[in-house]
This record gives sequence, C-alpha cells and structure tokens, in this order.
Amino acid sequence: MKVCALAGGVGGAKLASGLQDVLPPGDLSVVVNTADDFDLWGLHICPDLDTVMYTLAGISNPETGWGIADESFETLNMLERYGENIWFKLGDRDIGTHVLRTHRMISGETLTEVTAGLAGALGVESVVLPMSDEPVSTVLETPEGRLEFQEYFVRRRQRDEVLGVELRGIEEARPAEGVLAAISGADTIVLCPSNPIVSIGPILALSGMMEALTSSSAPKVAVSPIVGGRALKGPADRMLASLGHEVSSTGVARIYTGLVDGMVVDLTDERERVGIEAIGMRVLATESVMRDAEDRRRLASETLEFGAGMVVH
Ligand code: FO1
Repeated sequence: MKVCALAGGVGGAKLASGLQDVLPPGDLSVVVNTADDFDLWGLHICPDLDTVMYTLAGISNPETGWGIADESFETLNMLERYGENIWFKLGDRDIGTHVLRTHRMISGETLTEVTAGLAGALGVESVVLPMSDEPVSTVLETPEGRLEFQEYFVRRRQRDEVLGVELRGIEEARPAEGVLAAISGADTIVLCPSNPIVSIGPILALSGMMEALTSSSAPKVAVSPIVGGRALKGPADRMLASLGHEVSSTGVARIYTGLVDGMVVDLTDERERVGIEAIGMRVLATESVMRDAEDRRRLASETLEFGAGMVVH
C-alpha cells in the first residue's frame, strides 16, 4: 500500500518512522518542508529534511529529535575559537551531511537527487523528497521586524509574536518531480502532526500542490499537532493564536478544510469531534502522543486503518 506523508521536522519525522515500520519497504514517500532551509558558513542546511532522514535511518538524537545521536561538537568549538557566534548547534557528523550536500549541489545535482543519495547511503528504505528543488524561505513578521525562520526559531528561541508569514520564492517554486508522482500514486495521504502554518503550509502553498492533492481519490488524513490546546513541540500553539486561528484540533481542521477527509485527534480532545465533523471531516480520537517507537507504530497503523475505512466522495 503506497503512502505519501507530508511532514515538517520532529513531530512529522516521528509519525513517518512509525509509518515506515508498519509498511512494506519502499511503500512510504515523505514530502518534506524545505522553507526553513538556510545557509551558514557556506553550507546549505535543510533542518526538516535532515530530521526526517536521520529519524528514518534510526540515527536521530532521541533527546532533541533533531541532529544525530551521540554527536560531538569539535568543529563548532573551533569556529567559536575563531570568534564566530555558534547559535545554531551543528554537530560534527551532521556537518558531514551539509558539506556533501553543498558540494553536490554546487556540482549540479538537484536537492532531490542529493537527498536520495544521502538517504540511500544511510539505509533509509523510504523515499525522502524535498518539497521543491527551488529555494523557498520563510520570513516571519514580528514586533521586532522581519525575521528569517531559523533566526526566529533557534537564535531568538521563538520568543517573538508572529504577526505574519511570508514564503519568499513560493510563486516561482514548483513541487519537485517526484513529489507529484508520490501524491498521484498514493493509496493514502497523511498530513503529519507538524506545524500547519510553517511546516505543512509551505508544502501546500506550492503551485499545483492543492490541485494534485484534491484530484487524488486517496483518503487524506491529518494528525493534529495540538493536544489539549497546546503544541506538543515548537511554537505552533502561539503562532496559531497570534495569526487569529483557534488553538485546537478544530482550528487545525479549519485550516485543512476542503483538503482533508479525516482528522486524528488526541483522546483528550474527543469533545472536539462534533465541531470537526461539522466541518465535513471524519474524526479518530486516540492516544496521539508518540513517546516511543511502539507509540509511533500504533499511531501509524491506526491512522492508516482510519484512512482505509473512509469513504471518499
Ligand atoms: N533546533 C534548535 O532549537 N537549536 C539548534 O541549535 C538546532 C540545530 C539544528 C541543527 C541541524 C538540524 O538539522 C536541525 C537543528 N535544529 C535546531 C532544529 C531545527 O532548526 C528546527 O527544529 C526546525 O527548523 C523546525 O522544524
């Protein structure tokens, strides 16, 4: 059964690894947000892509969810000795990924080709796809002015109120070739529990993406990243609020109106069922917090069963 998952960083990567575990090898494609990519010291860094790739390879850092397990930071320490500000924690092994990615892209490979090469070398059995081969960058409007995404997220630790989101380059960017094929060939499409505005939002905003998704007859299921009115990780809750959305699974469902057939919400939010059904979506309420690999597999199986049991009109 072919499954196409749309994902951002840590939450998306966790569900993707559950999906990979319960599906036959090769049946999962993950389309990953690249609008938080940026360049640092001449290296091209793709945080969400790497988070998904490392998680699917089983080498991600279990404490942070991003980066590689058992990392060392000698390169970063050396950069600090030279007087550089080391606000973005690049580990020594992780830097190997960025060096090779940058080199291969300068040599003419697309991001899609580079990612396939890296993921393959790490033994990842799923297809990991950047949403686009063209650059898109998220710029946030805040009371302090416009901030690049990683400036907001890592350097300033998400302390600024987000008043607007600009996706620079989105009009010119097209979905990468493999992305549209993964969507049209999927039996089920899963929107992972990632930030609906800055992780899933950029993927959906690519030209032709909504058409590709809505013209697929596969059931489309979204797993809510909001549990009990709070984001499990990251600033999604505050961002939803400051941008005028309800901070709940219902609020997320409203953003996905006309696209998604079913929402998976946490048992805590069972009472939101009626409101979400009124939007025209089916609801599965289950334990949605993924604490370990077993949780990821169970949520993945339940999400796929939920999709399979859905009648798409
Ligand atoms: N997130 C942090 O909060 N602090 C970091 O220093 C940091 C470094 C980092 C290095 C490589 C990588 O692939 C991801 C990294 N992240 C870090 C995570 C990342 O910036 C965010 O989780 C995403 O951009 C949001 O999805």
